[in-house]
Amino acid sequence: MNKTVLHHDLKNAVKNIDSFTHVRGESLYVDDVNVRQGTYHAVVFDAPKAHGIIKSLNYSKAEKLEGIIRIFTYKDIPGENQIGGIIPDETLFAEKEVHFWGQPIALIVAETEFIARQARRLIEIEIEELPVITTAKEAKAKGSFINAPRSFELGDTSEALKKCDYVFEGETFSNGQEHLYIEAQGAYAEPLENGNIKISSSTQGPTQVQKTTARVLGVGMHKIEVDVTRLGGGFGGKEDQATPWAVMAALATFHLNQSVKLILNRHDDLRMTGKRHPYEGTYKIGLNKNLKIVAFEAEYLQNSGAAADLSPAIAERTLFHATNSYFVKNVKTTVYSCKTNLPPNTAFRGFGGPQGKFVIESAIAHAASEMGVLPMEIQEANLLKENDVFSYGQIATQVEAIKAWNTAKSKFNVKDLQNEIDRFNDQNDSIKKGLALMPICFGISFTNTPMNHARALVHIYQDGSIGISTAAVEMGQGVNTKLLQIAVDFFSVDPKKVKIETTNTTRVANTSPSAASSTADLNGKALLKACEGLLSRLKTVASKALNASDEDITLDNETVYVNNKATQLTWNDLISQAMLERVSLSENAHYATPKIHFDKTKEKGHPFAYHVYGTAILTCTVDCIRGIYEFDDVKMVHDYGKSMSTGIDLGQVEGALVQGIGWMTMEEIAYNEQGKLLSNALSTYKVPDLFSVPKNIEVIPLETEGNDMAILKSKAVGEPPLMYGIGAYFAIQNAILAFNPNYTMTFNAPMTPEKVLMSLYSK
Ligand code: LUZ
Ligand code: MOS
Repeated sequence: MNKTVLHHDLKNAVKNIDSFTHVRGESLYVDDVNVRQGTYHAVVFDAPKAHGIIKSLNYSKAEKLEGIIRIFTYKDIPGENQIGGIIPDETLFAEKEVHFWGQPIALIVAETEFIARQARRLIEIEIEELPVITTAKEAKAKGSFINAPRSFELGDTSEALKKCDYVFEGETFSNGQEHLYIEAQGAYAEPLENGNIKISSSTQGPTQVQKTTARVLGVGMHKIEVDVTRLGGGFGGKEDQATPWAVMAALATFHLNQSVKLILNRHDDLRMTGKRHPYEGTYKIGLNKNLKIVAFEAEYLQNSGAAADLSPAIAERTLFHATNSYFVKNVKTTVYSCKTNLPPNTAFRGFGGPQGKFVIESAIAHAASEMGVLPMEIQEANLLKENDVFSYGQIATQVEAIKAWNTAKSKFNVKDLQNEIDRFNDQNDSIKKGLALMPICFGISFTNTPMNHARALVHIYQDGSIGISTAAVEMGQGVNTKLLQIAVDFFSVDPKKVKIETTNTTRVANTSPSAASSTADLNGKALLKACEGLLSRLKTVASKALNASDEDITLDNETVYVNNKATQLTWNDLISQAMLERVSLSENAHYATPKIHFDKTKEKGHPFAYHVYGTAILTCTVDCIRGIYEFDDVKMVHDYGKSMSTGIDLGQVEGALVQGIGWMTMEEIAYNEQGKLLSNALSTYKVPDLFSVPKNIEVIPLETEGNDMAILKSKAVGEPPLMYGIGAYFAIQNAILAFNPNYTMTFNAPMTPEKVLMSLYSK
């Protein structure tokens, strides 16, 4: 039986406003958009090789199929054949050369999707193959990079390493991860008047879709409207990589003046889209006898795939999180974005942070085993304290690392747990248990400072109901519920009066994607500002009507109060009065995170609004005959700040934890040497299900003051808890060590049952 022990106050928690339509199957996704009569359907034709020159391409048989409308290639692009965001290095459609298996070459538009799929099989292509690079190491050896490497430095590691009592070096590998959003990538484009196009897209970044479509079509952004109702999951996979499908649908609409729908099926999605970046790492860690980490050096080879996509930003976040929740005086970290012939890898919950943390946790586990201490002793001795400096120059304030760690240790009785496990292991020969602690520290803000802004547009309608538009994209994380809560609490009106509108580039422009765990903070703060603007005008109306002064007016339960005394004036009366007085009932507000900055020439600054902390304790049981394992307990103390929505935040912690454990233990992306995806279906790519999630999950909210930079002091919760899952790797390692004392720890994730079995019997 799986269970979650509740430490959260869910009595007063606002229920996710989408739950009603979700369970009834009434929630709308792109595929549910009302299609116009005569809408065409499209399928992408993609490269059947990972690298080569296109020698010949013959569409004639496909074009003759009945019901085929037209096949589009790069030759049909009126603007630029370019979709690269950070670096212009990625075409929408391949031209002369293909760079990864699954790279789009053409768009087949037909009367039905079935016909388009049939036509795809009739396309003849000849490719002269070129050498294929699938690993970051190979790419580095051949000098194949996306951009120049980046390094962060603090203190002097080479001097410090000379004086350390212990120095250990090693290698790590963490594999990629498939996003597996339940709703695959897709878009629907429809022609409006005068060459204007409206796109419904399953994207985390509506502005990115709008901007790229305008670029490819060679038109102004004002001609493209992008609308998003909600996503069936994103996890970073739709921050950048929702764009090409929307652009393709719009390109076809541009030429045909007809609506076009393009929704990838699961196989096409798995093959054509990038994933979490695999990372190869090397580390050197220097410690003193007192267990202090004096120096840490690491080099990260990021397998970026065939184009930049978001890789440079992801590489940067790896450096930001290289020392996790520890203070290390001397740090030197370098990351290389290595260009390979895989689909461009992309954002995935944690955004390079998890990959960075896996390396230092590996280094600590390695050091502990050599020094004959427990990893938790080294972890504990190095936790970040108030006013410690990060390698990127930010001074740590409102640090909760030690408090989270100590709370976890005491509330969950780590000593007893460890003793119980030791006893169990003494008494059992073929089953062993393992325990690991995993502290986290995650920086909140887009590391690219200029992206940290948002806007909100609020209309109060004359009947007193309210419509809210922001840049926030609802992708299951519950941001719309949080936004609704903000407005409802602020105006003290019935939640039924408030509607969260779709995310639309015409209503809210020039937005950053819903990403970086920052969506509720940025859009919530903008919404609060808009509400404040409206309230100040409404107070003036009320004070005039009630012969009072503005400062004495408050709203409660749809009634106007003067000096805390209820009046006859209701919310609806107040709005009617404002209308009569021709007072604007609409407000547009802008929020930009204050105080943050970063200087890339020095690699120093203050990039994060704040950090999120926490500690997890994970225990697992390994079946030492079969190599299979189960997670018994995961107990966490998590820093929510002052959670504004305990139910939604708990859901984020549980989901992120399980996603992290999946990445570390069972989700194994596999490409062959020719660059073909082997884990290309749900039968060959295994994600956690009800049977593999921890039997028992407990989360204790850390009691803290919260942070003023967080919305209502409720800290960002989307990504940080994923990194608790890293502890899963080390819990399994410890169980293996209890069975096989000859086992030399390796740091090669995911720790699949096959690898566990080999390790149990390695010499
Ligand atoms: N996306 C992004 C992100 O563009 N910049 C970031 O810093 C980031 N961090 C986490 C997740 N997505
Ligand atoms: Mo992201 S990894 O789209 O927050």
